[in-house]
Amino acid sequence: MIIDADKIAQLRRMLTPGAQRIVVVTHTNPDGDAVGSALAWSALLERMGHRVTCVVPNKYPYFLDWMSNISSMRIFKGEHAGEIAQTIAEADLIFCLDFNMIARLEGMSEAIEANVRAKRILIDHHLDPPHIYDLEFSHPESSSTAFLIYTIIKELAGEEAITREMAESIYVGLMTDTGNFSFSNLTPDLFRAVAVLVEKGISIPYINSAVYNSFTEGRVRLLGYAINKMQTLSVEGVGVAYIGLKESELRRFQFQVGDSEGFVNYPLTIRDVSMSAMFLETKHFIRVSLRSRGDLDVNLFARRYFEGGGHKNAAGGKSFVSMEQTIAHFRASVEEYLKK
Ligand SMILES: [Mn+2]
Repeated sequence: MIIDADKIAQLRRMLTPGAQRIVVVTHTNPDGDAVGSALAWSALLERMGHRVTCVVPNKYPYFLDWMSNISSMRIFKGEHAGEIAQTIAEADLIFCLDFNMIARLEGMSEAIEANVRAKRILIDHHLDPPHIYDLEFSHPESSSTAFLIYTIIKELAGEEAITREMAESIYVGLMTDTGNFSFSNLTPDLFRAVAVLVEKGISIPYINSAVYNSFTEGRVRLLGYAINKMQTLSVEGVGVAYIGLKESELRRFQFQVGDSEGFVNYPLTIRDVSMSAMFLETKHFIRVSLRSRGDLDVNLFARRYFEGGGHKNAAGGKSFVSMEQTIAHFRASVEEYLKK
């Protein structure tokens, strides 16, 4: 991945002098890449002498609770919203990591929009960013934002600036966003980065186990239930699978944030399925997750039919009608989309 040297120079100028008030934010329902990137980047900025506040719009999944410094992450949603909004209002620089639409921050968007004085810097790998940032590191070819963070740190401060804790955070991002190094954009540079992280002393078996083997019993039973509920259809010879889970069903399995993470990938393990969807009912809307294989573009699909977007093979969106209507809309949309 090539990062524009001019942009690195610009970033360096923005980060001099030290002791600036910096806010690092990432997206709603933060995943391993969001949290890992934000923690590593915040740690670097702190080492550079800045006053850093790392914020997530809502709670990160419990299987990331073990991460070093995760307790320093502020959670906007809840009792501290006012105080965090104040910190955002006073920031000199705001870094937006692993998302590009401010609207994706839901309740926190207003607090970010309200600070019109701060310079905003984007570090992200999702498609089609709006050009509203003062500095943009937008690299859809990067397998994760964490890999982008790694590359920027290397360019800005050298590998030696990476501590073991930062290496661990970066690795969590690389690992989770690539499906344990099995999705696309797995470049030689990515594996060179992994080699450096291992040199920093991270334990891959430990991280792997901490993230993937730490689920609750309810989560594993919910997965079994969800797979049993899965529906499949075939459109123009393309296999499509989907799962819809209502709030009442989630409650039966003591659902916690993060429990459904990864469910949408399972239907793609079926030989003939090239597109998978999951519909998760929340208080205000149905969260739509989409995955695909090969050339089937779910980013475009999410944009066109579900007010969302993301990557070619992994995207998300929202639906504001009932589960039944959402599924009917999905089935009709798939027919239209795949017949073109
Ligand atoms: Mn990501």
